[in-house]
Amino acid sequence: TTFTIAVVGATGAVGQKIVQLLEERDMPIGELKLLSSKRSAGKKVRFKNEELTVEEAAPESFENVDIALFSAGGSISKKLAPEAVERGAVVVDNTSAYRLDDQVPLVVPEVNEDDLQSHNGIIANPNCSTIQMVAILKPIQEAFGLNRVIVSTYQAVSGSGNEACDELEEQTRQYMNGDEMTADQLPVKGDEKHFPIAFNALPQIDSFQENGYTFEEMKMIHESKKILHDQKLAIAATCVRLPIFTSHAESVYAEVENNDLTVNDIQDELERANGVVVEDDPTTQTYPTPLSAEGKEDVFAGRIRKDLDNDYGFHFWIVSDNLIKGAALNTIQIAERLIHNKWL
Ligand code: 11C
Repeated sequence: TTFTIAVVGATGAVGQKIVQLLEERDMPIGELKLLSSKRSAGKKVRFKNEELTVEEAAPESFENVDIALFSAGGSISKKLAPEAVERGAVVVDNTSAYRLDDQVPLVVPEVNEDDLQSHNGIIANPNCSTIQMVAILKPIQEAFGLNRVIVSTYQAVSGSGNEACDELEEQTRQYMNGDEMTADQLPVKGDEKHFPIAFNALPQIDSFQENGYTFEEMKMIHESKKILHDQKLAIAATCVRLPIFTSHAESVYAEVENNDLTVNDIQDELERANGVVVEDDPTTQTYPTPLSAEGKEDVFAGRIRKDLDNDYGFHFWIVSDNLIKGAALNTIQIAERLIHNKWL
């Protein structure tokens, strides 16, 4: 059997990556439909020696579609994902529209694949910074228990889309030429103030919430609890944007339930985990960086240390390509697991 796959948001940063990965992987695709907003409709995209024309997404676009991969922003998902489901498609949604909906599984296949079984037509793909963190927290939770997490992120500009990347490039040029940097994308396109990201660090990703945390920080908190099936997990996040094009890095502090563990115990557990690669050896300056992780599929972990004061605490530095495992790859893996398990 082959499947008709639709990609909604095919010309965006994540959509382009989805098309590229679909070409590289051996998913049994009968037909690929590329959909977008009106603005990008008509663009041509190459897929396996064919030139496909991107069409404007409409409810009727989903007739005969088996799996629809949505990555065109929350409002498009809210409007069109139910239309796709009504027409018989299973939707894997890469926006925050449905992530916290009780009827919608929120899945990282290496972490909670079984949650897929209970889907009602829509499955949510977590936020990129959540995905890489739960990939390392899950094996630790399972082996040693997990009580508390504190994370600070170092996030790439591509998480905010292609236009933000263009702006980083332009600002870098302006700065090097001694010109004033112009900014209208970051930290948040719709917010009143904009700041340059080049040669800077912005402690705001997405809009502020009433509790003083940003939406990105609250996403990491709520999504991690849901994926790890632990609403009582103590967890706080600080999300920061850096002038990096690709790969999010995170400094994670985690407290386990055992006070007699060594760094080796933690490393061994992570080495056994699917989708995680340990790159950790201070004697050879071995640790992952955004550049070393770019283009790769795994979550890389290094700098694993035991806390100096709390015997239950460990520190980690983790890095993953935010457009691959953080977005496009995880979305495709969800579709692959649905097909493999016959859970469509
Ligand atoms: C960023 N994490 O880096 C965001 C991008 O909820 O899927 C992904 C937003 C989301 O700006």
